[in-house]
Amino acid sequence: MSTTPTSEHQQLAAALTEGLALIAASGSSEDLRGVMSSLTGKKGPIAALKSSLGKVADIEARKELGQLVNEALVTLQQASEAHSRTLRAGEFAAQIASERLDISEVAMSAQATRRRGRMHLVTQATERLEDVFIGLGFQIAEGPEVETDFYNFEALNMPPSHPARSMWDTLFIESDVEGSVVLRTHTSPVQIRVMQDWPPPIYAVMPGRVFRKETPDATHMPVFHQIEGLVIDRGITFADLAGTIESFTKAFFGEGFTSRLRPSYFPFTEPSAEFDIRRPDGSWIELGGCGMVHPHVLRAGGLDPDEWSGFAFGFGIDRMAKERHGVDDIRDMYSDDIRFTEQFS
Ligand code: FA5
Repeated sequence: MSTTPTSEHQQLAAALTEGLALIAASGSSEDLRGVMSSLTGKKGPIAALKSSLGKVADIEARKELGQLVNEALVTLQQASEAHSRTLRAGEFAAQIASERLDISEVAMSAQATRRRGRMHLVTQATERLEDVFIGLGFQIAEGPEVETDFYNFEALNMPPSHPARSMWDTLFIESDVEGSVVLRTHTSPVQIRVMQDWPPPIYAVMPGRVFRKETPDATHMPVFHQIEGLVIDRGITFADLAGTIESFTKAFFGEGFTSRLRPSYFPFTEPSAEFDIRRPDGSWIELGGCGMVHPHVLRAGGLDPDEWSGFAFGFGIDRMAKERHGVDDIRDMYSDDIRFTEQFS
């Protein structure tokens, strides 16, 4: 039987009202957990009421109050669960919104920051060299990287055992005839192929990769690039060679650069020269070899030296690229480090 409300009843009603208000006011799941643990925890108002049950003398009244306390707990629990569902739904929606990816934005920023590939410095230099020589009236030719001894040496006036062969540390390819197939040590063999294939007059440049058994250092690579030049016509003189090299120097490096030829030796040219360029600061760098095509070489190419004369040159492309871009060490150009390549576009 219910009795008149005691102070415990009032306390319980107040605790329930306040608890429900606190639950409703919780703004987040975390707040709600805090509210519930203080409402239903050991030091909370419900626990205090439970522990005061023992003081209720009337058994029926005690039972009834105990039941009311349990019901209050259930009510708080249910209110908490209901509010928790609402809170979690809101929190989930907020999380989704914060993690939402605007694909159109990503696509736009990807476009803005997309890293563009760049051509290797040597490729850039090769293309520029080709442009400059095409501008001077030359045609482009190419030859194989794996060559026979004939084209790499013999036709270039270096018969077997010629001492000049040791000017190039050669990499040999295994073949039936020992020493007869090599990785070309220079682009000069393409001179012979062009003379054999093209009727004169010939104004040609032949860029390509060459190979030598060399230890890399700041100015040497075992695999590098050369551009060969060959001019065959009637009445060609050394003055034409010097003039062509000077025009090329200015067109490729700029007006501030000049060239000079120093006497040198190559078996396939006579006379031969080393070609240097002078930087605007007055210092000199060696870029390649050149000279008048040797009569034996003209004959190997199927031309009559009494009718035709010409000049040839061979420059190191890697060294030119290094020079043009102020690269200190030729090996940096082959380091595969994108931060290096990105500096040059
Ligand atoms: C020759 O290879 C001759 N065939 C050039 C030539 C052609 C002379 C036509 C006369 C007529 P040489 O070995 O000096 O010559 O090489 C020519 C250029 O290639 C050098 O001046 C240099 O610029 C470059 N070079 C040579 N060795 C290396 C190397 N290991 N790494 C990078 N560049 C090199």
